[in-house]
Amino acid sequence: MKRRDFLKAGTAGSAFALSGLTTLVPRLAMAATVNVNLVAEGAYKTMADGVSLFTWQFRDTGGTGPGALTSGLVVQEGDSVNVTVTNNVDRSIRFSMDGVSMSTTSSVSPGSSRTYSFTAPAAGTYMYTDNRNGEIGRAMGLAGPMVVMPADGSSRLYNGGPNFDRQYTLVMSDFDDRLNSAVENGQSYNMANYEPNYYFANGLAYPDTASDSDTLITMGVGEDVAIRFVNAGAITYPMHFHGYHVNVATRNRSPETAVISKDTVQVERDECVDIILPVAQSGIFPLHTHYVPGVTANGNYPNGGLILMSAA
Ligand SMILES: [Cu+2]
Repeated sequence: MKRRDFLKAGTAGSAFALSGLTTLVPRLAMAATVNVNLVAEGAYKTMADGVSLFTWQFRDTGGTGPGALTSGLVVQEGDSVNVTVTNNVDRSIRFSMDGVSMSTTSSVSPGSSRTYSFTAPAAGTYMYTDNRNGEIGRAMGLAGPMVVMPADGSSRLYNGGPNFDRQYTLVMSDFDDRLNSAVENGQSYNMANYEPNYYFANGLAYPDTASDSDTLITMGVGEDVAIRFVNAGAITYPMHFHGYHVNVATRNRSPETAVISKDTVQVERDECVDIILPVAQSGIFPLHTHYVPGVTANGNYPNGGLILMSAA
């Protein structure tokens, strides 16, 4: 198994999530070299209401991200990571990740490539994006998650942090179709006017979220399930749980000092929030953004950032 492939559902491989296997397989601590090729490119995507939008994406030529995302990374602390970005969009971009120092902070011009190297930092959840074009890169889709697992092979959200039985990564994002058409037509767009009308978890909108193993949160009663929320959109995501209370473990890799059991977890723009969900009962419950338009597709309900959790 390539290490980058196990960002897919579950912890110990793609067979994990639905098999009922609850024992994690510890991985040996040995720093590896991880080479990744990302192509930043335009792509037309069909929305739930049939509308085709011009979007941008980072496409990982050697793998895929969770759900319908075209990129995502899972590495281990200390790994040497080399990300080569080929830029096929119409303007310069700069690959960046909060909390990670890169070998270069230079941009990539259209039509060229650049390699960004770094040593995988402390265990936790990170987001990479373009930080050259204000919020436009992210709002057009140039973003992806990076999960760093502890070097000791344990299943903890951070060193000394809470253990988990299984984990999910949920990248929340949105599109404002006026921005998409402005970029498609070479026009400018004032992000102060940004108001999205399409919403996603891992690039999927409900009901597709309920049939993908990376967004159908499958759990066992008595387990502690980690959910890594990554806000790759341009609005706030107040993630609301039915049926369960959860504990925030970290916000942007900083451990939460006063943990209060919550049924709604605010995930701000650019923020990664890791939570632990103690599975206290069986059943099927929704998990959704509490921003009401966020569970629609251009006003059609139910759609958007609506996720189902299923516990047995
Ligand atoms: Cu609700």
